[in-house]
Amino acid sequence: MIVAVVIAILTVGSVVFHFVSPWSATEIASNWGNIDTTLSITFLVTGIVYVVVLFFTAYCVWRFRHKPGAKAEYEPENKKLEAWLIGLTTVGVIALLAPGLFVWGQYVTVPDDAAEFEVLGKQWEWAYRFPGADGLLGTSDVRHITFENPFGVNPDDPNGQDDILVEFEDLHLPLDQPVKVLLRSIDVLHDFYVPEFRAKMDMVPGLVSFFWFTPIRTGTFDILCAELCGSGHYNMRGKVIIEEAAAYQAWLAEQVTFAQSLEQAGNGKREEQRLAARSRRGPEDGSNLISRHGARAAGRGNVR
Ligand SMILES: [Cu+2]
Repeated sequence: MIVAVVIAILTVGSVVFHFVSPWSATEIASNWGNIDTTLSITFLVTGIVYVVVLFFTAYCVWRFRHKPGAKAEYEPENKKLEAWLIGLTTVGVIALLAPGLFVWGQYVTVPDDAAEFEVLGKQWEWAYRFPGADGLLGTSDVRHITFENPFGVNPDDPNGQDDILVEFEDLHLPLDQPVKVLLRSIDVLHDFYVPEFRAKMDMVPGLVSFFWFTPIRTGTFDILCAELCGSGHYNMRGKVIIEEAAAYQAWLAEQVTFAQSLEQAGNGKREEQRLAARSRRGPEDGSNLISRHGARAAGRGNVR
């Protein structure tokens, strides 16, 4: 009896805790309210199953407890019960999966007016590339990666010369402008994740993954890597600043193009920027040494 009561109290207590706990999702900053709805549906379906299964367990513990002389009945099959269980489970699984499939379809169906930019993941930093005045990103390949060309932009592609490279800075994006996020990794699996955007996607070496979103409020949000990607994974963080279009354009105008970055690499200015950026990140950055070593290895053409 006492066991049944404890199970029932734990069940009710955990449901109450879910509603009164101080932890909730961060305030959303993108158009993906549908992803929150999907999560709520998942919570609802799994919550109902959780309560029903545990109350049924408590009931069975109480109802079929040991009584002197009582004998258990053996009932290997019950067609009616099995039909009900299969039917309800099917409905539950459809309710769990179908909303996610619809939202996934929206998440990767990019609207025509979306502006493109690229996120480059590498152990253990984020870098970004925007199309230049021509509106086109140049082609890229890991085979082009050198110390001077860490993005691997194809130096022979005229579309890439005016590409805007953002290597030691926070990411800026304009408010209310749909953006298509192209994701590349030059070493291992990473995952671009901004909790307030309700958006994340794996970055897989050798292919370009993508999703889209529209920022709906200004602010500064953390970029996290959501894929365990090596010893510096914990420190693979960045910031994205959502601002009005004019402020965004002013910021973009200050960034270097691919052609300019090659010049700066030649005169040592980029190395200065790199060291300054690293020292800004502070002494707790345990990945510095390894990352710098990685950059040198890339300079020797050892990164594939
Ligand atoms: Cu990572």
